[in-house]
Amino acid sequence: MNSRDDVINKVASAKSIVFFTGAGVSAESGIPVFRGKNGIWNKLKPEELANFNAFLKNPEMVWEWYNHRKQIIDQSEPNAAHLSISEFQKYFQNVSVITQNIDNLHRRAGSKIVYELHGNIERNYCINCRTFYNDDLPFEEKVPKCKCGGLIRPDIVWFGEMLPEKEFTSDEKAISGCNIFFIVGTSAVVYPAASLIYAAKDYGAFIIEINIEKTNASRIADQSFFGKAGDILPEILNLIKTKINI
Ligand code: BV8
Ligand code: ZN
Repeated sequence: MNSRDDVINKVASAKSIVFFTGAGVSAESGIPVFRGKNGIWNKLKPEELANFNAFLKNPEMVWEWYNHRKQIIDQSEPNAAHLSISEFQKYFQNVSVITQNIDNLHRRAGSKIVYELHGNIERNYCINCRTFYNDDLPFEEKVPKCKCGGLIRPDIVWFGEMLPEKEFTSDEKAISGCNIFFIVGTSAVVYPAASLIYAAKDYGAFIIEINIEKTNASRIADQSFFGKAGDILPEILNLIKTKINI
């Protein structure tokens, strides 16, 4: 069991840090998580909404769901967890974020290297010709159509779909060289994203989990901090700044 001081010393002497984040890092920005007591999947079945066949069968319903989530995301701001992760860039050479989230809050918080494993709700493309429509796509109650007549879909990875090759391979590189791998606010149940935790372990990174409860990742973490990411990350950052007398 590492003392908190050991953990702070380890992080303070790191050259390369990766933050692997899930919906929990955005919970304090008011964006609902997927699983657990107030998860959105409790009310809706992912199979019914976040998959391509559901979209073909009922594009209106799927668009309605994403527009609803876009409105929530549009009213949200990065919280103290996103801002602390971004501030780490000031004190460490290599800081990368690998996120399963589609809300763009890490970038809005100022993080420069962000790999979005499951896409980004601000991007959309035509299923026919793959023309991208991003902020020029006003909230539509009906399904937006491309100039070619094809249906436009959110640029989000649905169940049964491959993760973006570029994102998935580039983050392998970030993981292979990292000394510290933070896991922040994820239940670690969705694959292949969750497999990156095991890859980090195999590469010898020190694994620090931050979550409000135990997860699948807890048993392989070298240290788990239980509590809200918006409280714990600023605290860790302050302890590190004192250590490196900022
Ligand atoms: C693939 C859509 C294969 C976008 C998402 C059976 C059938 C089909 C597929 C499968 C199957 N069995 C397994 C699979 C694979 C499947 C999968 O893993 N399913 C799981 C559910 C069992 N994966 C896939 O389908 C992937 N594709 O495998 O393709 C393939 C191979 C070859 C060729 C073709 C295809 C695609 C996975 C991506 C799916 N898309 N979302 C959207 O609408 O958002 S997944 C969804 O879950 C989100 O993207 C989310 O990011 C992701 C992970 O969830 P978390 O982020 O962890 O969120 P969660 O709510 O679960 O947890 C939140 C955590 O935060 C909790 O631990 C909580 O305690 C904590 N927390 C809360 N508040 C705080 C906090 N922590 C700190 N502070 C707080 N304040
Ligand atoms: Zn088109």
